Amino acid sequence: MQTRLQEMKETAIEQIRQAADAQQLQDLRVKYLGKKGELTELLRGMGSLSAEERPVVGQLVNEVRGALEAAFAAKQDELEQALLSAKLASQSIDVTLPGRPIPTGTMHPLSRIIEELEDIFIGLGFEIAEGPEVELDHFNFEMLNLPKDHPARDMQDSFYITDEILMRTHTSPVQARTMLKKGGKTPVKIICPGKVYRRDDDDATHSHQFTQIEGLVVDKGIGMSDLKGTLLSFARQMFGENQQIRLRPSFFPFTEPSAEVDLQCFNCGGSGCRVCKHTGWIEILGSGMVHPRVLEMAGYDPQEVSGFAFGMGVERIAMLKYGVEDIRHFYTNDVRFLRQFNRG
Ligand code: 2NM
Repeated sequence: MQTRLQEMKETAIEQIRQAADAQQLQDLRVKYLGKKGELTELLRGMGSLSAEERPVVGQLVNEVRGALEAAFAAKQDELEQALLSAKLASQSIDVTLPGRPIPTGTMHPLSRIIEELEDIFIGLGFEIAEGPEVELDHFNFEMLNLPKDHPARDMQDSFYITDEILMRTHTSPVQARTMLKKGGKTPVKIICPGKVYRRDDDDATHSHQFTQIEGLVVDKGIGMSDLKGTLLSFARQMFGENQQIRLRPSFFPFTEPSAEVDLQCFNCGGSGCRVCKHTGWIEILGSGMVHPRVLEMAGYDPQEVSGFAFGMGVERIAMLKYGVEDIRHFYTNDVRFLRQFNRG
């Protein structure tokens, strides 16, 4: 019996050592220590032993049970450790790996130009004024010295909603509204950025909806020199410190005199190239001294105060500055176009 116990102990311990997982270990526990296990069977056989043998064998059984339990515990520990190590290895994080870049959007080139323009004019003491895109004919035309029979008011050229309501064709009505609100007080020094609408056929340089920024200064003693100085400062901040501008006579119903402002070609420096169509100059905006009738209608006495105004197309400025060839790129939002304005 002692021999059988000894052999069982050795076999059992060997099997416990070889157990591959928790299930196998549990099966072995049942096999040896369970109610119908081998050790229990052996204990039952003790009845046939002599009185001298019984305590000796009893002690040996206890010893074997102790040894098996220790082996089970050790193996259990080992299996748990292995499981934990495997889990840690499979879930380990290499903190030295470079991060995955998160794709981010970028500011739309038009929004960027609008912000740049606003910053420049705010720096020159202007305030930003805004107004409705759906406008009364009265503010869009009448207040700007464009009476009912004026050719620029052709129904074919504007998006009319009713006889009296239309999509604004320029941001000048915001300036008319701002002057009226001021009730004759000076100074007025504002820029008006915003969307405007004209019934054009879209092509590479025309869009039925585009963005304008118009400026207006009204005060005592404002002259052409103020207009020129302001626009030269703007041109240099926008296109480069050494830029030159020139004023060319023009006509607008709301200004008198009126002038087209040209920028010396930044591509060829004025000698003539494809960009400036071999003229050396590039038209960037329209301007003029506010027409006395416009001042009058807006509540100012043209004998007391004067003003200058200007207007430019934001898309045109952006196209010049970034070399964009088709205005429609600004509206179709092809990411291959937009990504080119991604700084950094
Ligand atoms: C331009 C050109 C010249 C202009 C005039 C006014 C107002 F409200 F004072 F009459 N606002 N904008 C103006 C003048 C706009 O755009 C090419």
